[in-house]
Amino acid sequence: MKRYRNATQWGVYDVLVEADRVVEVQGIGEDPEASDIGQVLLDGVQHDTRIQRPAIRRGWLESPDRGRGRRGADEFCDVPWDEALELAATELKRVADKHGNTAIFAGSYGWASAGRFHHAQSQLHRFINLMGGCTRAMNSYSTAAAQVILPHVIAPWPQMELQQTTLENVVEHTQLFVAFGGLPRRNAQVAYGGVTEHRTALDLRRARQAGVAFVNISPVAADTDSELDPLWLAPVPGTDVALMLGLAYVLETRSLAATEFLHTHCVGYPRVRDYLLGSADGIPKTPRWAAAICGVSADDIAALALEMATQRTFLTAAWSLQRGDHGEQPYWMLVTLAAMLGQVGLPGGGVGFGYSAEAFVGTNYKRFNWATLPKGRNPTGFAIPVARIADMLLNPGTDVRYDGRAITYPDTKLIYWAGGNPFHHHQDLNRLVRAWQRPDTVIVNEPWWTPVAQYADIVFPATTSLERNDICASSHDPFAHYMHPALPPQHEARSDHEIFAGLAEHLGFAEAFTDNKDEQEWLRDMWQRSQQAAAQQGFQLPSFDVFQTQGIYRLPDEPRVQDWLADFRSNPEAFPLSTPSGKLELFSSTVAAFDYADCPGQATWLEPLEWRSSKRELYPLHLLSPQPRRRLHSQYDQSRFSQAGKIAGCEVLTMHPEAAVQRNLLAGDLVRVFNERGACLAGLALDDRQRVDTVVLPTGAWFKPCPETGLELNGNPNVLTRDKGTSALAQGPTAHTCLVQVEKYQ
Ligand SMILES: Nc1nc2c(c(=O)[nH]1)N[C@H]1C(S)=C(S)[C@@H](COP(=O)(O)OP(=O)(O)OC[C@H]3O[C@@H](n4cnc5c(=O)[nH]c(N)nc54)[C@H](O)[C@@H]3O)O[C@H]1N2
Ligand SMILES: Nc1nc2c(c(=O)[nH]1)N[C@H]1C(S)=C(S)[C@@H](COP(=O)(O)OP(=O)(O)OC[C@H]3O[C@@H](n4cnc5c(=O)[nH]c(N)nc54)[C@H](O)[C@@H]3O)O[C@H]1N2
Ligand SMILES: [Mo]
Repeated sequence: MKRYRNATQWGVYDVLVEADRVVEVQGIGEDPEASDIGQVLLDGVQHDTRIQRPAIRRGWLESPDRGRGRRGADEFCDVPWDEALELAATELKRVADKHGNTAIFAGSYGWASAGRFHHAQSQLHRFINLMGGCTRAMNSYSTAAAQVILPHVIAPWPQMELQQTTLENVVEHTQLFVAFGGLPRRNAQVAYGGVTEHRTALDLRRARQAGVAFVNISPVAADTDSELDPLWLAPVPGTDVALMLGLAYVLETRSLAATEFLHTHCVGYPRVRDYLLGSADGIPKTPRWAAAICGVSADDIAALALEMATQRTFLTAAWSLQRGDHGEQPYWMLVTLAAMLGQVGLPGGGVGFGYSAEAFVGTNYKRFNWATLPKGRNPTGFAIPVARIADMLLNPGTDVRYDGRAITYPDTKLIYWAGGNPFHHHQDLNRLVRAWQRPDTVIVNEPWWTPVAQYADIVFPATTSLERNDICASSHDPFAHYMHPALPPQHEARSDHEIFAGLAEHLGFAEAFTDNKDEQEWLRDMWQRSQQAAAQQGFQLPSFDVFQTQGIYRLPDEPRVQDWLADFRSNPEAFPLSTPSGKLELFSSTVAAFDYADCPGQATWLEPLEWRSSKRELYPLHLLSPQPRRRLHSQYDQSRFSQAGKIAGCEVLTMHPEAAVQRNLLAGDLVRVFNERGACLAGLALDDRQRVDTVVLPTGAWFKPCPETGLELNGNPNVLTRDKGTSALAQGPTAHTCLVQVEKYQ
């Protein structure tokens, strides 16, 4: 039996291999709470869903019209590597020459796998940049609305994510921790780029032991661990802004707002006050007004406001809050509320986002930028907002508004995807399926026959990180790991790097792509560039050979600045924010000047569009589609570990027992979840600690529509969600705003 170290985006593991089979997966000693998602590697990597050889859709290969309209329904033929590479290279060149490079969409959003060299998107982007570029995608599905609104209001997103208040600071100084969307422990199993120590749950427990009181503001009680002993307030999904306005109204009318701070450190409070008091629209945003919208009682709202104003209070929101219609508003309003409390920049006070969204948020580690694969620049410089992909495919030549400008959709002729699964991540998948038929060609690199591979024309089988040498190291983790291949490449799989090197060879720029380096030389080169960066910062990394032998390296401890924005607080003139005024912008003249009805110049309660539709009675339940506990997104859904969480092979929908009784449903039933956009199957579980009007179906089941009825058979919630931007400001995805009905499946 041999033992190999492997890093994933849910932890670092020792993978035990016997006779070229994975036989055991163990968390490592450095990890205080290793995630059991690691068990997906046991049978997932060598699963019979692996793509064995390059494959080409028969209609694309053989029909004069390329089998248009049959993408996703056609069969595939195996072809030898060289023939598949030649066909793909010729097609890439044809499209670039005839239609220009923006006709190639290679945004290729997705999480791929950990490892700095074999990062699928980096390899794709290096390749495509060398052949003249492509249309790219801006921002992420995770935090698209936050990434656009917050720079107008408080700070650029990367700064917030990596520099905001640490949980250490919370343990020491916070009295009241108010979490909109809760602190779901399940999500802190994961961190983009990798995670060594799972500390979030431990740190939150320490905070509780230190006396911090928690408030879980979520439709679902389970969003915060019961051991944190949280007060639970359960708003209707998508109504947090109304609730926050109710809280703000109490602060303003009981003279609890931090008048001095609002004057010295903020712009726009007078307009906020007018809005709260109803001077402008005739509607005072009283707790009673808020209660009628959000379902939390006026008394609870008033009581919480008083608690917040009289203690050291930290406000936070899950990333989920901004993945809804008008998702910019809850984040803007939370900053507004924090400004009114006047504790921004004080130890343990103020506002931050996503504590528990990923394992790194709130950690105290030194931040270090490890070297990556050089990707060059995209010569076209052109990108669309990431979640507007189906709009782009369906509406070439039309404009989309985005952050004060207009972007014209190109006419997409070719899609290249590596390391992401749009049939996992995008909303309204039935619409995406229609849009996806329009380009001439879709090329995908994938290890498995996932939905995105099934919806391609040319499929290249990619290796997994268990079949490659790599370095795992990320700017928010204190460790670097050398990843030794635990298995030989399975079947005929090649790494993404080899695939693009092969295409570059056919296109005549192999040397430019590989820089005449092999895998080992690239890893050594990246390590040496990291060594230089470290030396400039006054510390030394071991030599590459020592690192490779030892397999693990930990950065020197260097706790970060404790009180985020303390300097701004002490002297806003000398340490301004990067907003236009240098202050917290509770009113933004920049945003106001864009004149967007769906994103005015200050945080505003805007009712989600769908709520007024005549269909509201037909679809009375709010559907939340949060992250899955037993996997990362759709990755390894085929594994035994993920499948063990299903009912009759379907993803599990959770419902309140009263809602189940109304529908004659029992736990364990197979149910049909539906609305005007689509329908899927799910297994039913009951939970009396969630709202009666809310159901929960996690993401990640592989999209599998029944060819005859269109019913999605595995429980993928994105056949139900709506494909609409948050607003003209950010155009972010809005998965969490969704109405459905549930019935017993006959
Ligand atoms: N309804 C709803 N939808 C959502 C969300 C929600 O809350 N609700 N959340 C959204 C969010 S926040 C996100 S981030 C997205 C996530 O969406 P994605 O990141 O697209 O989802 P993944 O399943 O991680 O897709 C990664 C794909 O890369 C493949 N892969 C892994 N390693 C490699 C490799 O080395 N090479 C290649 N070529 N391929 C590889 C995997 O098999 C998998 O198919 O989903 C979004 N969608
Ligand atoms: N195990 C696991 N962990 C993951 C991932 C995974 O796939 N698996 N994915 C990772 C990724 S890519 C991301 S972006 C993060 C996402 O992190 P988040 O966006 O924070 O995660 P979600 O699970 O979508 O939502 C968190 C909770 O918010 C609540 N919620 C939803 N809508 C509302 C609302 O309108 N109001 C209130 N008050 N609460 C609401 C839901 O009950 C839900 O459980 O998670 C990461 N962590
Ligand atoms: Mo995400």
